[in-house]
Amino acid sequence: MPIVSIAREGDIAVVTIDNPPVNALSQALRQALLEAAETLDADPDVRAAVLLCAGRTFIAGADVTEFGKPPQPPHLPDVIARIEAAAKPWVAAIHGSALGGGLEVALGCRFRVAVADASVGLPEVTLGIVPGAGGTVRTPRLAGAVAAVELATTGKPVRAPKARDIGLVDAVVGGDLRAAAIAFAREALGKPLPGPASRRAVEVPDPAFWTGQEAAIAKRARGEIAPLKALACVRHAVEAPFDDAMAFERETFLALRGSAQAAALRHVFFAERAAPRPAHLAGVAPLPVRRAGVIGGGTMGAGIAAALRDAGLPVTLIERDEEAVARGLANVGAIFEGAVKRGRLTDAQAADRMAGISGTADHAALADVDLVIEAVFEEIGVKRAVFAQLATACRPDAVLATNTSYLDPRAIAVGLPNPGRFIGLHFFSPANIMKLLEIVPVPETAPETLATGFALARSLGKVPVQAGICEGFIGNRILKRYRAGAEALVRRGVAIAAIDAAMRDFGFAMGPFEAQDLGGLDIAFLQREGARAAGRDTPETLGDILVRAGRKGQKTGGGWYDYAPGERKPLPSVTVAELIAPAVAGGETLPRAAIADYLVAEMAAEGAAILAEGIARRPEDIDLVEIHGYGFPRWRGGPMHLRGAVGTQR
Ligand code: 3H9
Repeated sequence: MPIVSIAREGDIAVVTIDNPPVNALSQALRQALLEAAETLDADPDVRAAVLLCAGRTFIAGADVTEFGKPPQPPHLPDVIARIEAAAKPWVAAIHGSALGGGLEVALGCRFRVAVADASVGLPEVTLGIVPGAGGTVRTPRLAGAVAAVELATTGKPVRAPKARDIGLVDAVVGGDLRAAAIAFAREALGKPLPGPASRRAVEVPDPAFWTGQEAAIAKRARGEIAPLKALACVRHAVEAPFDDAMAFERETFLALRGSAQAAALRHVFFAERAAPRPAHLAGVAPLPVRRAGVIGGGTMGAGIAAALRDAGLPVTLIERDEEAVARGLANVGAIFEGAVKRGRLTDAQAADRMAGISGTADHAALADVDLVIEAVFEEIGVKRAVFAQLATACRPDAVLATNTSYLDPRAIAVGLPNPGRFIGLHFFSPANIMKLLEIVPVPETAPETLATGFALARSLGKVPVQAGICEGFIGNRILKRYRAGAEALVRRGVAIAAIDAAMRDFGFAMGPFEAQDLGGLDIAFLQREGARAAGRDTPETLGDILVRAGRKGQKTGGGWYDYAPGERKPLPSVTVAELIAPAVAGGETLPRAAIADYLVAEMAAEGAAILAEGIARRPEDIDLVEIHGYGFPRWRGGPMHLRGAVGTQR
């Protein structure tokens, strides 16, 4: 199949793009589209053209794989200008997604029709760039400045009906898209043609709109360059003539295309797409998961149950006794109620979620589940007892998973009659929100069990990363090193508040000490105490000193900081300074950037060790763990990406 083919339906030409997997605008496709526009203009029998895409989607945008190289002609703005200037009107027929350059091509067409579940958007800011082929210039001319700002600065797509309401799409069509678009074109030919998008008038918002948007974006997208630049492009687009605005947008796009943030975000883009289908599992069929069980209805278990319900799976929640069952179900109910309050679910959807979950203390209810996830107390004896029960209660082919975050899964699986179906599935709290899923096979785990873990992650919309067995797997092991690094700085005399501020400046929502105060210092303390009791070498940390003094974080009124009663604002603590004084040598001050450099280098060094030991399979996986589990700023690309980038620069 050629990349662009032309068929005829009477006097309407149907231009079909076929460039799998997502019809991205590669150089070859741009060239072929340009030629198609020339061919159709030269054909006296053609009165209009329908632009259609083969496969799962309309054009998903520029070909991101070309972004690391110099731009090759024909450039997209010129291709779109040619389509817009065509002697016969083009109708874009949209299914799947029309994103970035894909939407820009559609905006160059005289009309746009879309099926109801199609979406359109300008996701360029999520790649650290702005639209580069008229997206910020034509969108306000069709949909107004307010809608254009929303689309271009958030990167969030909108569905076809909304796109029609704001004027970006002319009609939402049902039935066969090709036939509907041809019919639309025929009807349009019978009426006066509207002018192309570039010639439409646009309303100019008053200056307060722009300053308000600037402030909101600076807050929402702290540290990111592209969203503010996208805003500037839309502003230029409504205040300046079309050609000037196009030049301004293109210049901004080209400058950002080569930026560190764009390189980082592209790295994450491809890492995320590779993660759900690892090469070593190619050809391994996952086991079907139609029903699931969850053992334990505490915070983790309830979150996991909610995540499974969000993916449409019926869930059986098991607790020790009826009282605990009721508590567990109430925990799940509270999650869905919260989602309703935040507008994420309707009341009816929340009720449907709850209707699909049954709670019981009777393990016999697990007889027909395909997968069980255990999320009980982190104590090896308790976990082993659970799996002994599961081994008899579940079908022999059911996958049995533990959500342990720091116990050795091999020790949990001891004695299981069929360890091939056993696996670690480490969710992050809140489990229905956090995207990361660490998948931890034991040596006996069968390939199809491992593949089932990845398939489950895909159906839950999670980012799966395979981790080998070590204390803390990938994420918590790096977290430990990060915290140790932060404590090492405190021991050198660097102020606690300076370290937190440095990491916030870097892009984390919170610094390492504030985060511990929020989550509580006692869990990690108890782990260290457990390790000490087991005879493992575990040096005393500054955190241990605080916990021993009763400072477990915000919940005890103080941790690394003091807190006024009922307040969450961290206040530097004289008590803490006194408690840790014997361990602090010197009074070093470091610039914030140097603090962040040091701590990120620590994370990367641990990541390198994790890779060398085979605990992680790819450096990209480590970056995904940090971004999706630990709040590492996405636009920095992750510690391993930064380490590579820094290495090259040096
Ligand atoms: C842009 O357009 C800039 C312009 O304004 C300016 C130009 C001058 N390029 O996500 P999937 C690959 S910026 C290259 O799993 P789905 C992807 O890596 C661009 N490759 O599919 C994967 O490869 P593999 C703005 C791309 O069905 C395969 O396609 N556009 C691109 O779940 C399948 O991807 C975007 O940001 C690309 N643009 O979802 C849209 N996109 O099979 C990005 C995908 O080897 N794309 N691939 O692993 C998406 O959001 C989703 O792919 C989409 C389909 C929703 C379309």
